[in-house]
Amino acid sequence: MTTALRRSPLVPATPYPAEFAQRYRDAGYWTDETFAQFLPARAERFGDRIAVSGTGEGGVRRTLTYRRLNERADVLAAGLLRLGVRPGDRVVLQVPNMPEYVEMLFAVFAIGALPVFALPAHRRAEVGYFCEFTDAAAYVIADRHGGFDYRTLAREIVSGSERPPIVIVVGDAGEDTGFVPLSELRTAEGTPDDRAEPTPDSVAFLQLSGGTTGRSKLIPRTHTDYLYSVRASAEICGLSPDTRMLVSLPAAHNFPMSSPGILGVLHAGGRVVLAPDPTPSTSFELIERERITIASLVPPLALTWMSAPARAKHDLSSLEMLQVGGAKFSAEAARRVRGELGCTLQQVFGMAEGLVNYTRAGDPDDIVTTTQGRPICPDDEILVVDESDAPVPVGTVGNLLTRGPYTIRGYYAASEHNRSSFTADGFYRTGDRVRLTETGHLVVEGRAKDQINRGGEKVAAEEVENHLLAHPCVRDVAVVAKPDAYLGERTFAFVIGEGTPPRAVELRVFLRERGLAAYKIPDGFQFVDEFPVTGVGKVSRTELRRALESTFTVDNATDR
Ligand code: AMP
Ligand code: DBH
Repeated sequence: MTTALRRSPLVPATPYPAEFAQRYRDAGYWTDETFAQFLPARAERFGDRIAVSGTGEGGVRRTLTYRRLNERADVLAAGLLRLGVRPGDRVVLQVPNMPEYVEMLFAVFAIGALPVFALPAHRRAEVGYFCEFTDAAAYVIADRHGGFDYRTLAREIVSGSERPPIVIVVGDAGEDTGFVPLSELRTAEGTPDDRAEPTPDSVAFLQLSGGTTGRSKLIPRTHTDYLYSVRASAEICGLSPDTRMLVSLPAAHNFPMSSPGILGVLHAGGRVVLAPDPTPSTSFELIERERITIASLVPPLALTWMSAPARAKHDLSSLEMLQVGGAKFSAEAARRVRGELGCTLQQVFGMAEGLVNYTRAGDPDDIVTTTQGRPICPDDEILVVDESDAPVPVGTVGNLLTRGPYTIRGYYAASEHNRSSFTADGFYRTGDRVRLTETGHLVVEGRAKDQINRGGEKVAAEEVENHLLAHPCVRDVAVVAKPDAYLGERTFAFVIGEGTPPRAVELRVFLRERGLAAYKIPDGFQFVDEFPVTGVGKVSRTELRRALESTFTVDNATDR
């Protein structure tokens, strides 16, 4: 039988200073609840209500009550223990929007192990790194999804690793792969019950950041800090047992997971409806059939929904609220939501590191359409500062720093990076350029970090640059954002060639073969002899971005 190797202990997270922890506890933000207790407690309370529905294993539509979901997660938990996965071990979850994702999530929580959230779009470069860096005991995939066979990816991960994780497959594990089908975990019998009850202050999981450096940083969130943000978000968004949420974004992303997301809905006793894809046809059909009340989207998808002709063919009258976040939603688009979809808009500006801002139900229309909301908690400390960290006056654009009861104090196992991402007194440098309004709302005006926000999908310039630099015909490269009407931004690479310059198509193939997720592959390339430099001799990304604003350059350069 397959058995997991013994794994290294978790690297301790940067703790919240004792006086802050005490304050957050005294204020009632932090409680003793953990994710191991979360689902059993909801099953007790909401028993026969429907918790989750969606298309599951084998393409079967599955609807699970709270009781059933809890039972199924519990059986899987026993199965994980039997495989040798231990409390404190890391389990990389790369499962698309299907009920088994939720079951597996709570199974991992139930034994006190830690999910590491990968997106379905991630490939060998990302998943290999998550498995190695966290010394993962198990890696959970679906057999196929969206035309991609994840077993091929898992084979690459396993063969490229000295300490490979056990691969668990939702669906068909394939012949002679050594992978474990999920169904095998369900045939639990006589498992010694050595689950460990995690403490509320311990790390519950590792979430992904969009990243600004070569490799995306992992975010250690504790039970108590994350559950606070989930409860508070559910309350701000008015969730109740009558809520029916459509989850169209990848379920493992922080927004659909917790703002208020899947966890917020389950907290409140509502129903989570998992959409296999975010297209208007799939979404509208589900909204009509399941009488959906709330949905969350990134801006490009909101634009697609608003202009989809299919809108007229479906009854969308149950939809009360559309949440839009992950990237800046233009005021123009925001104003169209009610007219086109017949529901209220809520803007959400959040980050997996912590801080989440929402516009509220009672906010006047102009606040809802022109701001990205205000923080969840009165104890979210917000600073808008200049380049020397001195506060700027209200209304002036500056860098956003934040500290609070659900914002991390450090990335996972990244002490050097933490010195630049956090101030000495523990504020997280978000890398966002914002303006605070007189009403206390935040308006996102830009970004200081070297990242491209491609319609909500974050791409770290340095990560893509490092991959391109590995090509023998690339001497130097600079990856920048190019404004785009639909995605907000696209990724553009300026390349200085070495010898015979490669063609754009070759570089794309090269990146794909290195196992980089497709959304990180540049949309356009331009070959240049040199880069513009700043006064101190650094590559001027500002100049490069400016060059892209000229249509002439772009038309010449883009070859898709
Ligand atoms: P991450 O740190 O990868 O979780 O990504 C969070 C980042 O996404 C934020 O720091 C912002 O740069 C961006 N973001 C999220 N929501 C919004 C929004 N509503 N408007 C503008 N930017 C956003
Ligand atoms: O973009 C994000 O990371 C994000 C957006 C909205 C997020 O993490 C969140 C809400 O919680």
